[in-house]
Amino acid sequence: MSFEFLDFPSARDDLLNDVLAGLAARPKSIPPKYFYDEPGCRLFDAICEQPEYALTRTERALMASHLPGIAAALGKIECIIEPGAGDCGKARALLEALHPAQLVVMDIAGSALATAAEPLARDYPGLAVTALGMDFVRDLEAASAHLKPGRRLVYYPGSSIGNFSPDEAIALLTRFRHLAGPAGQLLIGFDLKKDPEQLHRAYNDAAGITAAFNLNLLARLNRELGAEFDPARFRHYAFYNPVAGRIEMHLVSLAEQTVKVANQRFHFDLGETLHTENSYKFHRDEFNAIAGEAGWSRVNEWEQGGFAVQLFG
Ligand code: AVI
Repeated sequence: MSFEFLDFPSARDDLLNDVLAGLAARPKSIPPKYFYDEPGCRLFDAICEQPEYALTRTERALMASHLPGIAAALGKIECIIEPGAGDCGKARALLEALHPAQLVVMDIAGSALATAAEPLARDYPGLAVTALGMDFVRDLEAASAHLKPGRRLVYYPGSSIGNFSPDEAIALLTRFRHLAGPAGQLLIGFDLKKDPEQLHRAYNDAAGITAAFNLNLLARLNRELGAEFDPARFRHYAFYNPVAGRIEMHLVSLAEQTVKVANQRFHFDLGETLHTENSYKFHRDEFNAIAGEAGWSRVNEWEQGGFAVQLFG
């Protein structure tokens, strides 16, 4: 069995700096990567089980029904790289079909990643598994030191690319291009534009799990930075913005209030928003253009139930 886990320096200082900068900005905002502390990861898993949030189930079904065609289009791959791999569940399906020599998974939640990745090394003898506890948006290039020779596939499922602005997405996909190398490929899943009411329901589930996920960010800041947010004085507010083509998630202040974070005071007006996430939805060709800007050329695509997976080389 071959398994290695490397944890990159703690992102705690980034959290503090990003939160202070985000609270000083207008409108106030906090990057969505900070949703994923341990309770946040559990809440995100629960979101994926909600009847209104079909994205994860639909992608799983698409991958299951098209796997033979996807594997044939990919050809021989030596190394699969999955940034933001979470519980590594999505990589498993690809391992069955592609039999690579190496799997490199990265996630900001390092210890959860290590726990999820280690069994893969046991279950697939001959597979070298490398788990990198890192904020890949910050440290992606550090992964290249851990890649074995051979043809590489960057696998970025789950519509995570939708959590970046189009300019940020182009920048990130360009970095994926360099990491994959000249013969490398990119297999990427994203949510398609659809009925705004359906999108609205997906981010406003009846059980209130998405609301709890959004509000957990404030609880995290209280826990990790000694901030003094009262989550009861903020409301989860998510809606589809059809002009921008994105779901916007906000935490809206239910009162005029001042909140202390790391000895600094931040004033919120009644109704003022703290913008916590964008989740872009795409037309297939719109996404193809974004990937094209990053130096990728579309090789193939699959679509099912309002979700698309595209393969680029
Ligand atoms: C991880 N990401 C693709 C999810 C999304 O749909 O944008 C995160 C999420 N936010 C609220 N619900 C799910």
